[in-house]
Amino acid sequence: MNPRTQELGSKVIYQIYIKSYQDSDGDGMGDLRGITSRLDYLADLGVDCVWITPFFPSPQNDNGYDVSDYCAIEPLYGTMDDFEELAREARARGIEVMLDMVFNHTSTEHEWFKKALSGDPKYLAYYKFVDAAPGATADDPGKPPTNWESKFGGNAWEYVPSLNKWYLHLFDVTQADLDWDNPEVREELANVLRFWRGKGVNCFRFDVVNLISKPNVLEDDFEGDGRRFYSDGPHIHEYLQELVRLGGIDGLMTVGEMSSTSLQSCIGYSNPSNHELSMCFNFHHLKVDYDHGDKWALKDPDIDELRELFRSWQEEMAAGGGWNALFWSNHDQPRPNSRFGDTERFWYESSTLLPTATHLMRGTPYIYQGEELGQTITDFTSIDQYRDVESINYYRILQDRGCTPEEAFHIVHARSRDDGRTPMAWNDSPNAGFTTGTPWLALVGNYPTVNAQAEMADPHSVRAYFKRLIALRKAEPVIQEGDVRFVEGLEGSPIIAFWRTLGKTRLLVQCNFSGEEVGALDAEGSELLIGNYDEPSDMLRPYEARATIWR
Ligand code: TEU
Repeated sequence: MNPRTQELGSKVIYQIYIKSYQDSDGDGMGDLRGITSRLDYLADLGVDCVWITPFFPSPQNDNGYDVSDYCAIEPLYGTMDDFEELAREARARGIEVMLDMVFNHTSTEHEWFKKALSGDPKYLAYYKFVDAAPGATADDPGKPPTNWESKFGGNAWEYVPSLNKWYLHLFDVTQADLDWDNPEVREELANVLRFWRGKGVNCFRFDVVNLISKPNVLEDDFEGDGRRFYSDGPHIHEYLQELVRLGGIDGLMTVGEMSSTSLQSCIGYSNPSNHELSMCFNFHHLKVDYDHGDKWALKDPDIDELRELFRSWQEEMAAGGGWNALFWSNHDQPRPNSRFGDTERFWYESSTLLPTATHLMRGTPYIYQGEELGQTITDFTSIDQYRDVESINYYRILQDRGCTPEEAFHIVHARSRDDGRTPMAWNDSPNAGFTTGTPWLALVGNYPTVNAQAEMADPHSVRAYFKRLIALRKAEPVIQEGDVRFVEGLEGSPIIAFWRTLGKTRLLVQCNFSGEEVGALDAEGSELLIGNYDEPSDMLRPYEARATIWR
């Protein structure tokens, strides 16, 4: 028995998007004290750890992923005392707090960047500044250093007239990429980890951490948007190992968000012998409904592709000694039940099918706030209701590309990051108990029925089902540490199925990713462990998920 596997395999992590969880002071935004007031709810659900999205000082152009001070608290979200109280109260309930470290870039409001802008050479060397051609002007800066695209649209370089230089921003123009080739930068960031370790923090998530090592030579990308040059970059393992060592976090529970990564790289990041991270998020399975890989082009999910991605990431990460973070949902993704299921006709089934698949896989499952209630995507009808910088940019870019405003809206409505950011629905009172003020982002109209209070009173609710899944992971060693093997020969069918085995115990998980009935796999001699239909059947019914066990 591998103690690390058993440890990571028995945990369930819950993600809180702080701005949308619980407001305690009526300003329409969630905050730290709001989270503290909901710890009993989280303890009742049974989660081990809460990952809280960034609550550090920030101009909030990207809702806190634009950090202007890594070692303080954004006043909108509270104070350091509030944080310490939250961490203490969480621990008293057996829950660890996971902090979100955004180390690829800082806000342009960060002291370091402001000093760079004033021409201080020490701080210019903290970022990816490149000289512009002589004679460049604000009106006519010439060609940027490369043709790379920002993830939020437009070129990834911004010209600074006072310096006659460009700086790199892979995300928003107010998120400047740090230069990790500079040892002083690496030392500063390790210091940030030491600061939070000093406050007793034991768990960390690292935002887009596989983008930190940029190539030595900056060149145009004529095949794509530039990501192939800087994703899993040349010194990535070396820099991660150093950060982990200097920051004193080896062996703690950590997760890296890996953008456009490879399986081989993720084995490297998460195999304990490398002393990097505990586990990785990758997003390949969340692109199976991107037409030709384009997030802004819609198609139905390709279940064959989804099955093959799950198979390879499950089986091959296991073979390489890596560890997966298991998830469908986060603050950057549309709600998965609306996306992979049919919430009009089969809301309960769709909302429970998806977690049955991931929670019974090998890895550590993550629940994104409201997913445990079956919250759905927005019912927004106008672009004015959106707040996300990416959504607003792409509404315009799609029209520049020839879409009508209606077509652009249709796509943004399906793909917006705000689809998953609407406030948590606590009860059926005005604004679902999220705030007494005006919510920063409108709620979804179904909250009078889809809310925590109603679901806690109903033993057959989506939330009750999630609670059972969490309890099963704690109770069944085969889920924590069993081998994983996908059922072969299912191409063309809507079924995704896999085996978990540990000693004599065998678990078969079968999931029907369609609204049609299909024949179930033979599970003769097994007993039902969990499923989202009550009556037995030889068929898998619409969006049915079923796990059966032989002991
Ligand atoms: O996300 C990184 C990321 O890859 C996504 O934002 C993706 O690029 C986006 O959905 C475009 O389709 C992380 C955070 O989770 C996100 O909220 C931040 O905006 C981003 O990093 C920058 O810090």
